Amino acid sequence: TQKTILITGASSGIGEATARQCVDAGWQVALLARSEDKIEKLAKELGANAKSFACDVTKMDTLQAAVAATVNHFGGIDAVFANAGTGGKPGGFSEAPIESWQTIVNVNILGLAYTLQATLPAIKKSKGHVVITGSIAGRRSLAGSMYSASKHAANAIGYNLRGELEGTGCRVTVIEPGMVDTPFFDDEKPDALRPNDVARSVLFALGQPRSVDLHELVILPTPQEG
Ligand code: NJP
Repeated sequence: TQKTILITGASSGIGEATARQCVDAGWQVALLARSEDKIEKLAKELGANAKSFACDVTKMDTLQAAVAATVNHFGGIDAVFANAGTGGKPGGFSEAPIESWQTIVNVNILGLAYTLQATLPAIKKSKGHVVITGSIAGRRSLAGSMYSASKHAANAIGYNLRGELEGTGCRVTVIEPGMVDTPFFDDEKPDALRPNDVARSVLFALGQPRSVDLHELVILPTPQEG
């Protein structure tokens, strides 16, 4: 039987690339994001194995409705890719606008936790797999102080969730990329990873046998010569 993955942040970048690769690999995919038009278009392109469910990960009621609709449509959820995230503004703790901190905490920390709470009943039922998009910024201080702090939190959430799920047969993987060339940045990043590079790591984690619990994957662009 076909397995189902729910992907947040599926409207662009890493989430979109992962959705495409999952459909190619035979998964049924629930596409979640706020941009209804984008995920509807993507679902149409991907065919009957993909369906879009618009929601905002910072609003638990919209998230729960999207999860319920996914279970209703596909019959269950075998994996969740908690990937929705947002970047920081320059200025560090001295100068960054505090509104940008609220957005980062709401989306990257609370939105992640909400996504977990909304999907865990279905994931426990299927002895499923939780994949979280962390970052190399969750190991070092990179890309703005509060963003980095939020990705340290993503790692901590991964550790804690692993403990919570111990003995259930569920697995938790945190994917920690370096810079990826996505709409996350306003300009192009020619030396960065491509969204498909990160998507391959997600598929690698999902493709492991049940007996293998891959905790974390760090994926960085190869340094250029000269
Ligand atoms: O960025 P982008 P990426 N509710 O902007 C969604 C991490 N990361 O693919 O709602 C629901 O193309 C948004 O959808 P929409 C990064 O921290 C990146 O690079 O329609 N969804 C879109 O689909 C993040 O966790 C790099 O606007 C919300 C998606 O999130 C993940 O990778 C490096 C939302 C963002 O797609 C994907 O980012 C790294 C909300 N409230 C980690 N807010 C990098 N690019 O260099 C946003 O280490 N979204």
